[in-house]
Amino acid sequence: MSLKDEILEVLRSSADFCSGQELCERFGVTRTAVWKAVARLKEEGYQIEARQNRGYRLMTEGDVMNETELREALKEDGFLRDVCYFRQIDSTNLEVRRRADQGAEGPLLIVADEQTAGRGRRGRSWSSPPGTSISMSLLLRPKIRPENASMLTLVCALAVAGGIAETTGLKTEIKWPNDVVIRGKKICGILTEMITELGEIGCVVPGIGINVNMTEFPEEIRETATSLKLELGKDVARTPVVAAFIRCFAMYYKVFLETEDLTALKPVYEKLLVNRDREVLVLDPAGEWKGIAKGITRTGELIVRREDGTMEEVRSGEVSVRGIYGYV
Ligand code: BTX
Repeated sequence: MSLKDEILEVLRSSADFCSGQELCERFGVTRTAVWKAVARLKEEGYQIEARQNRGYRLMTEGDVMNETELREALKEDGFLRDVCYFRQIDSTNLEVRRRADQGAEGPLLIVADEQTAGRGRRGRSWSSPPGTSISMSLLLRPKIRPENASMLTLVCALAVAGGIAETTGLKTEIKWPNDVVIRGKKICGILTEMITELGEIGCVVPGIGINVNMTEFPEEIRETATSLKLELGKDVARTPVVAAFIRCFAMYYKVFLETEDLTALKPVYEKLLVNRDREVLVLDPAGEWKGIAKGITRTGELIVRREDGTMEEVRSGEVSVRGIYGYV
């Protein structure tokens, strides 16, 4: 354990101040070393009060996200084989793919405070600024048919909705197939990638971006994005959101694997489906058309009733849908 983590443990277990001298003696280090370790803890988000002649005291834990906190929050869970945290990374999906290439088995969770090349679908980018967002990706090696892997996007959306409700009480909805929204604004995006080997699944990589404590967004997404903080009116600690997401995901994933489709999850998904019974514009490369979204099939296609009354099943890989009067 590093000095920083050892000091954190001492501060956690003592109700009152711990003197700098005591910490120096206990760990056999200089005052400067203690001071530096405390400064690093503060940088990570811990709120530590320092008083002359009294020492250091851990106040509320604030919004701390690091490997120690994540491991602690996820240890009871039993679902993940490992979790890794990065302060900054190009993309957590790319990191998972690198780990998969090196033979990592999974389930593995990669979490980052900031992404410098966060990716959306079809070459779009995803904004994940430091200190305020959650960027995470899972490495899964399910024994399922490759054509069923895209349904994991819908499973993740359900788990994000569940994790957010559990930690903040906020009610979210899902814009088919992969956005979680609040009041019609995007709070989370999901990108699921798959690597196949000789026609079989090598691994599936669901990547999830959640807007947590942002109070403003880049110009291009100002109208369509929101954050948990903006909706709740106060800061939200990120680690518990990650842990609650993983708990919900493990539960839904198990249900999904039983049938390799959404038979059992369809009713829950449809309850959260923001598009349900609303007019949607189907952005089909072969020509746009309008209809009313009715629900999803058990394999995750959106069921849309055309204006002439015929029913269509829209596949997510091929088309997007948009609300007639805006983003949802
Ligand atoms: P998408 O293609 O459905 O959405 C991308 C679009 O969403 C962008 O073009 C932009 O308009 C908008 N957008 C970008 N950033 C945000 C944001 N923070 N909040 C709201 N709207 C935004 C969605 O793709 C899939 C996103 C997955 C992101 C995760 S983060 C962890 C993992 N690593 C990685 O590189 N991607 C995934």
